[in-house]
Amino acid sequence: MFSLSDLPYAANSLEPHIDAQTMEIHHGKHHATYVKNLNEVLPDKEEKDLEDVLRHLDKLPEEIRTKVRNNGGGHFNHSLFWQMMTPGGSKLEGQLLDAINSKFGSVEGFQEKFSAGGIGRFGSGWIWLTGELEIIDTPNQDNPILDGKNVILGLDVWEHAYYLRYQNRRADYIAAWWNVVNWKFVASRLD
Ligand code: MN3
Repeated sequence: MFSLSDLPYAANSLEPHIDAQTMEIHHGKHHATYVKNLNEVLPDKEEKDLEDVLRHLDKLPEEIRTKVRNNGGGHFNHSLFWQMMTPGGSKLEGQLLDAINSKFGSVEGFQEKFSAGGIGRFGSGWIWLTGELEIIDTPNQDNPILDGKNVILGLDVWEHAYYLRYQNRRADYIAAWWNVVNWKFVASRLD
């Protein structure tokens, strides 16, 4: 069975950047629904199987493939997303800082490109930074791991992630989100 882990911090602790009500609904309703749907369609799998299942969707019977892609992707992405944030953010430093500076010229240069990718993602989806420092946007609950890549950072740009506080202002949500990025966790995914 797949299960919904608790948030690694209090739902109100990302305020004012991400509000408590959004966090509660996003985690307790949206993420929980992906888990529930995933258990209905893949009752015999466990948490540790999820990444492998998503990397090899073609091995699944065709009639459940889309449901696993959407709900398994939703569970996988959100489980990562909660850990990619932390109250007050954490410092970008060391090897990842050097790599970002070398690839994008500066942290600001990287943030501009990543933010623009998130703003430009039409409809619901995500913006990602891969282990190769590529910026990739995906629709729905897709993740670059479906194409054999590894992700180190991701941002949910579905309206449910920001609408209560930011309404239609996705750019403002993204700008605020940088304040809570858990760079320590992101850097740990480089290894
Ligand atoms: Mn979401």
